[in-house]
Parts: sequence; C-alpha cells; structure tokens
Amino acid sequence: MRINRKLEHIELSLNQKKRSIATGFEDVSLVHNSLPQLNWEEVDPSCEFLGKKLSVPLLINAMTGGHPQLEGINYSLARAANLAGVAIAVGSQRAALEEHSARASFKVVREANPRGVVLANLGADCSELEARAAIEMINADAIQLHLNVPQEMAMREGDRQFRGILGNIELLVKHLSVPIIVKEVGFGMSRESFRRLCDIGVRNIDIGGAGGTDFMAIEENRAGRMTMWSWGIPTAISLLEGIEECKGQANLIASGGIEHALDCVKALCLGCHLVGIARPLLKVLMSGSDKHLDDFLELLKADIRRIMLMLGAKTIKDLTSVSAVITGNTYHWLCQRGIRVESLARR
Ligand code: FMN
Repeated sequence: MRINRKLEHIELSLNQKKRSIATGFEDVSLVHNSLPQLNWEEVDPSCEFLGKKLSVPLLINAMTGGHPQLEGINYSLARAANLAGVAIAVGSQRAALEEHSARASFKVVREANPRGVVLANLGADCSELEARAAIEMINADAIQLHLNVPQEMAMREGDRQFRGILGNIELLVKHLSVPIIVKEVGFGMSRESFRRLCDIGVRNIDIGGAGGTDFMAIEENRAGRMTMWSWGIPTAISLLEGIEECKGQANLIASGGIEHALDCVKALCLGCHLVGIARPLLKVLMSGSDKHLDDFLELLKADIRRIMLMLGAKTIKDLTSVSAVITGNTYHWLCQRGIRVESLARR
C-alpha cells in the first residue's frame, strides 16, 4: 500500500501543472553591480555542510525509495549528487522499517555516494529507535524529520493525530547522535513555527515553502477529488520569516519551487545556508537520462557562479551583503507580519 503510494507520487508529481501559488521570489530583486572587481576564477561557490565540503550549497531533496522500481531512481540521483558534489536526502524510510526487502532502494544512495552528505528521512512522529535504524541504514550525516499535516489530511488513509509531535522532536534532538533537520514538504513555515522549533533546540530547518510541488493536490488526486486550494506560505516569505526569527539559532534550507540558479542565489542572498530542489531534478532525470541530470546540475552550478560574479560576490558569505529589494505581495505580507525588510535593500 505505502510502496504503491510512492510510485503514484512520482507519476502524479511529474504530471502536476504549475501551482497557482508562486514562490514569492518574483518579488525579490537583486541589485546589479556594474563594477564587480572580480575575475571568474576567483568566484568560489563552495560551502561546508555538516562538516563536509559541497561544491555549491545545494541539496537534492527527499523524494523516494521503498520499492524495487525506485532503486534505479535513487541510484541515479545519488550518483549525480556524488559527481556534482552536492548533498542528497532519501525519501521517507518508513517502508524500509516495515519491510526489510525495501531497504536496498535506500542503501543504494550511500553506495553511490560513499563520502558525500546523505540525509535520512522519516516523519517527525517517528520513535527514537526508528530514527536510529533509518540513520544506520544509510550511514546518514543527519536525519530529516518531515512535517506534512496538509498532505496527511488530504489522504483517505492519512494520519489524524498530530498532538505531541513537537515534544517528540525535542526528545529526538536530545537523544540522537546526528543533527536533526525539521522539514516541511511544500507548505512553508511561519515565524511562530520557527520559534517553537528553535526553542526546543532544533538547529537546522528546511522551510519547504509553497510554490512548487503541491502534496495536497497530489493526495487529493489519489483520493479522486480536487479542491484547488492554494494552501501554504510561499517559499520566499517563509524564508524571510525564518531568517528574522532564527538569527544565530538555526541554519535554514530554502526549498519549494526553486527551479533555476537565479532563485537559488536570491535565497542565498536572503540568508539561507543551503538550497533544496526536488521535483525539477526528478523531471530532468525521468524525461531524459543520467547525462541530462549531470548536465543540468553542471549548468546550475556554473549559473550560480555567473550570478555571483555579476553581484561582485566572491564567496557565498559575500552574497549576504548584496542588496535585495522586496516588493509586491511578499513586501505587503511581511509588513503586516511586522518583519522589516528595508535594510536588505541598502546593504
Ligand atoms: N519529502 C519528504 O520529506 N519525504 C518524502 O518521502 C518525500 N517524497 C517526495 C516524493 C516526490 C515524488 C516529490 C516530488 C517530493 C517528495 N517530498 C518528500 C517533498 C520534497 O522533498 C520537497 O519538500 C517538495 O517536493 C518541495 O520541493 P520542490 O518544489 O523542489 O519539489
């Protein structure tokens, strides 16, 4: 049942039309620099994440595993991550905890990427024992704990019990030996949620904002209905709420609807630590080949470097001094939420 659901997710997500809710990055403009005082070779987009070096601050975000047919996809994604020098997360390992034979489709990720950053993934309601098993299964550098209430509520067979999840995350933060990354799946997080996570000691949060893959629509489609609600907090808005709230307390991963280098750089300028991309990479792989995915990632890396040069930023850290002007709906939302962004425009 769960295993078939993962196959359906791939198919339905690939056929999903553009979401009516936008990421908000269309309201973020970076101020061009005509005199960058830099040469191409000097621009260095590399970074460190979980004690390992990445060639660019990029994560192939959690998608799949748990079925023999999915092993090939995970192998291809992990091979590409290894070649490109970026991080990768596996999809929920719940199926592998329930069915031993489902493990191979996850283990293959570590096999194809023996030294890179590999993240485990389970729902945030998992037990300590389950989290340890998921981490050990792929020798993970950290574990993503996903929050997906709108997705569960849209599923006929979904969970309906959400009490105690914050307390569970707090326990896992205290008892697990690897870092925890709390993650949304495309509905974004508010400053109030960021605060509650920071207060219990979470130091890495993937905002998983709205504007890209829509899991409410995917599950409704599976259940044979379609509400067309635009539910969720757009990615750029969620990121700015988080940056304000988590200053010095948690690293943020910006994800949800990010498809190209300019949005990656915008997110990095706003202050995220890493950028996560899921469905757009799956699409490149499934409609093309391993080679297409490698080429896509190489171009993405080169484009990030190109934009850094045009902004006069030699390093990723330099991007946080670049002026960014916030306009439109994103600006109005943030004003009403008491988040001042004018200083970003005059850095
Ligand atoms: N997120 C999880 O935390 N666990 C999962 O098992 C998981 N499965 C996914 C399966 C597919 C086919 C896709 C497209 C996404 C999945 N996600 C899962 C959500 C992604 O990690 C990501 O948060 C979301 O798709 C938004 O990013 P995107 O707009 O770049 O796709």
